[in-house]
Parts: sequence; C-alpha cells; structure tokens
Amino acid sequence: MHIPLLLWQITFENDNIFVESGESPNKNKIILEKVIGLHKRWWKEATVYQIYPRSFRDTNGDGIGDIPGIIEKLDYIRGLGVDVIWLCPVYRSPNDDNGYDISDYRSIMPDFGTMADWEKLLEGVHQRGMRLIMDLVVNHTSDEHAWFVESRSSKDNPYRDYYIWRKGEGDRPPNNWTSFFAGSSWQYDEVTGEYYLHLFSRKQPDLNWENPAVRREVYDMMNWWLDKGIDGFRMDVVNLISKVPGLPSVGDPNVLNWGGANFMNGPRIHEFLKEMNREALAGRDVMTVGEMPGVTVEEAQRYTGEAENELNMVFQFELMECESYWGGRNVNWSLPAFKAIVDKWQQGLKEGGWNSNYLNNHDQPRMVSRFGNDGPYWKESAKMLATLVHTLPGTPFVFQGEEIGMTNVHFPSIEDYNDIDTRNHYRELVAAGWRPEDALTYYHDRSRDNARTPMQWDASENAGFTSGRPWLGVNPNYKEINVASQIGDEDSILSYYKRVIRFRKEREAMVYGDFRLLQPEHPTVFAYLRTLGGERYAVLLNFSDKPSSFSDEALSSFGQVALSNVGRTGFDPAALELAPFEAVVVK
Ligand code: TEU
Ligand code: CA
Repeated sequence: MHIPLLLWQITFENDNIFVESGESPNKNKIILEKVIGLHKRWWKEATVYQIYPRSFRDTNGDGIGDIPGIIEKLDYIRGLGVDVIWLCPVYRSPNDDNGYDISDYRSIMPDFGTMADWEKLLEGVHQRGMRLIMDLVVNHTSDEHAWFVESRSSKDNPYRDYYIWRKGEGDRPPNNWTSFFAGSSWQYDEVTGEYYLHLFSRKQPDLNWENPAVRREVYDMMNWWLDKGIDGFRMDVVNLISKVPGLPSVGDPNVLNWGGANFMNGPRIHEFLKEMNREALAGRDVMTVGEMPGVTVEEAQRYTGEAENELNMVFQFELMECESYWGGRNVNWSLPAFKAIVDKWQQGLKEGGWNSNYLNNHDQPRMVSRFGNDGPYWKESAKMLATLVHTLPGTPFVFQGEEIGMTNVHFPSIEDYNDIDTRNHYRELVAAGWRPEDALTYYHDRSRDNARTPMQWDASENAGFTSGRPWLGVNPNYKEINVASQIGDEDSILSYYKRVIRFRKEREAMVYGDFRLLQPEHPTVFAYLRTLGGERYAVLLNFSDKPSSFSDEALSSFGQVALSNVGRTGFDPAALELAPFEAVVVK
C-alpha cells in the first residue's frame, strides 16, 4: 500500500483523527485508521435494545404501554448489558399505524405521557451510561399533520408541494404502484379532485423530498431533537424518499414493493442523505441506522461507507425474505441460502462499511418461532440464534421480549389482530378466494402482531404488563415465558443473553475481527471463524432439531470452549457432534 503521508495535515484529538488535505481526505482518514489500528467507534461496539412502547409496560392501567413504564424498567434494561435504546415512535399520532403516522414531530403522544416524562427518560438513560436513539419517520407524515391539512385544502396553498399530488388517468390513479398495506398507493381527494401518493396507509401521505422546504423542515426538526441530547436516529424506510421523476408505472405491480420499484434507492437518495448528514448530523457524536427495504449490498456500501458521510449502518431485508414471502412458515427456507446472504453482506461491507444484525423487530414474526423451534427446543434454539446475532461482525439489535424467548401468538380470530398490514392483507387474500381459515393460519406465522403482544414480565394477570385491559392480547404462554421466572435462573434464555452480550463486549475479535464462513453448503451447521491478530474464535451453530456432525481442517487448532448454550465443556474437533440447536464458540 502506498500512502503519501507527507501531503497530509494530521491531527489527533480524543481518539479521533483529522486529516486536512489529500485528494480524498475522508478516504485517507480511513486508510490511516486501518494502518494504525484506530478504526473504533462506540456504535460498532454497542448492543442495541429496541422498545415498542405501546407493548412494553403500562403504568396507569389504560392498557397501553407508556414512557413512565420504560423508566420503571431502565435498570432491567441496563442489567442486560445493552448500551443503546432505540425507541419506536412516541410522537403525537392518530395511530393508524401505531405511531408511524406522525401528526406532530415535536410533541409526545398523550397515550405515552408528556414531554417532561420523555425528558426524564432521556436523563435516566444517560445516568445509567446508556444512549437513546429515536425513530425518524420522514418518508411520510400522518394525514392529520398540519402540513397535510394545509396541503389538501387547495391547489395553491403554500403547503401543496409538501406532498405528492397528481391528476388521475381518467378515473384511474396516476400510476399502478401498490401500497405496502395493500391496494393502490394513491388516494383520491375530493377537495381538489387530485390524488396523493401514500406508499403505506392512506393516512400516511408521502412527503415530497424534491421540495427543498420539506428537507429544511426535516433537518430543523432533527436538530431540535439532537439539541435535546438524543444520541441518534433509526430512520424509517429512509431509502424510499427519492422517487423516480415522472413516477412511472412498473411492469408488475405485485412484485413492486420488493423488486426494484421506482421509489427504492431512487435517483437523488444519496444526495439527500449527504445533505441530511451535513445539515443535521455532521460534527455530532451520534449513531444512525437506516431501515431500507429493497437495499442491495452495492447500495449499502454507499449508504454506510465511512467516506460517504451518509449513515452508519442499514437494516437490510434479505434475511427476512429468504423464506418464500407469500408461502407461510419457512417454506423454501434453507440454511445454505441463509448463510450465503450473511456472507455476502459481511464480505460486501467489510471495507469501510458496517453491518447491523437482527433476526426480528416490531414488523417481523418472533425469531425463535421463525428460525428456531418454539416447541421442544425452545430454550436451546433461542440461545443458538442469540449466539449468531452477537458473534457476527456488525451491531447487534435485540427486540423486546426476544431476551426471554417470546414466541409467535396464534390468535383465534382475525378480529383479535390490530395491525393494519395484517387486517388489510387478510381482507385482500379472502377477496382473492383464500379460505378465511387459511388466511388466518398464514397470519399466525406472518403477522406483525406476533412481535407486538405485550411484554411478559411475570405470571400475574396480563403478564404484569397492565392492571387494565391490554390494547392487544397477551400471548397465553406468559405463565411459562416471563422475565420473573428467568431472572434468577442461570440456565434461562435471559441469563444467556446477559452472558452473550458481555462475551462480545469483552472480546475485540467479536467486534473488529475478520469473518470467514466455513462450509457454505453444510445443510444444518452454520460455522465461521472470527480473527483479530492472534485472537481466534470458531463459532458453530446447529440449526437442526437433530444432532449434526461437522468436521473441518480449519478447526484443528481449536480446543477450548469459550461459550456454550448447552453446558458443553470439552471440544474435540476430530469427532465433533453438535446436539440439536447447539451453539458453541471455541478458542
Ligand atoms: O417498515 C417498513 C417495511 O418495509 C416493512 O417492514 C413493513 O412494515 C412491512 O413490509 C409491511 O408489509 C417501517 C416500520 O418499521 C413499520 O412499522 C411501518 O409500518 C412502516 O415503516 C411505515 O412507516
Ligand atoms: Ca398507559
């Protein structure tokens, strides 16, 4: 490597390096950091805990989780060993999509509490040495946001251009895009006789990012929250903000959302994110993660490349789509395909980019039900999956309840479901001829409400979530699966989470080490090496409910168990058989 050091002006300050000149100062900075081994960032080392406030803990008996409830549980969260809390939206909202439809970006949803409560939360998080990142939802607002109320009132209103209005094609919508929540992406509005675009519900009109005034509003709002002392943002569907000019129809509207649509990673996306970075993030020590349906590794290199000044990391969806999306539980799911996706992302982002790792969140089924086994191997498989998330390069995300192995719920009737996505698509499936019971079975596996049932704190009525009537049913298994029963038990999933989080924190190789996949084609074992200098680990994960044998030359020098989910003590690489859903990390 040739490094023209003499051309540079280099300053060191608090672990940071500032490089003044050179053709590409930022790229040079990264190369230099690599050479002298200073490429560390707190958000790479952090573990993030995601809170869905509505379902976390209710303190006033109205059946809805609230901010005082989160404050009450801060010591619990800290006790897990996590560093960052990501709070799903707590802004004022009519709750068509549970807070992802925001009617006022600068106030707190009364169901959740007050701004004073929120400030107390931030203080409590910081006092415990943790950080708080907020959800930033700026692809769309609520139709009850003041901007939209103005916008829809007349064609010459100054806010008209804050949203995307078009005339119809005769009596049809302006194009054939379909909404993520079923039906057309366009809603006709009688007041002015035009349609507005909504990629999600019709109560979530898309903002017009082509309008510089909209971008200014967003950056001002971001600065307002950052000035309050928050530590970053998780950015909702942020790769959808730039639409292809002219908003052309697509070939097959049914594959639209998941296959190269005309609004994913659009033509001005990198320009917008760079501008956002300059206007709101630059110079602040914050963390950003962009949620990005349809993002590719190539795009993610640009979004997360340190020299690009856009975002720190993205949530990609490939692992979430590697079962057949419309096919029900784990249809066509194969471990080699799953491994290939992980490997592709690890190789793709290892130079200057960064990965995020998650297997579930508030939009996805519970990971133990989906990728593990929520029957006889519930405990082993929950721990095995946790081992994967916390031993891959990248920042791990834990979704509330995952740490106690919460499972999918199987509500008996569609009426028990609250999620707009579930309800709309269920109706669509039935209208298309599905038998209602099949559509219901399908949503037993797929519904976003699997993630949203109340947190299971103890075995008392309503799982200790509320003294009132919960807004969404509690999973009937709360008497067996809850925090209280696991907290003192060394063998519990909860105790294992604490262990695996600490394990990663105490080993630089787990954060900064190289990743090498072993035997990509092995049908049941996911195995890889993590190496940093002389520090070497092998991770072996059995994804099967049967024992699996595994042998590989690369394991010959390993012999000492560093972490095990089944109490393994000895490790003989020559005669290795892994128990069902066993996970072991060896040195
Ligand atoms: O999710 C966007 C997203 O692409 C999906 O996970 C989506 O929820 C699913 O595909 C529905 O079919 C984000 C939020 O995480 C989600 O909760 C919001 O509903 C959505 O954006 C709109 O803000
Ligand atoms: Ca409440």
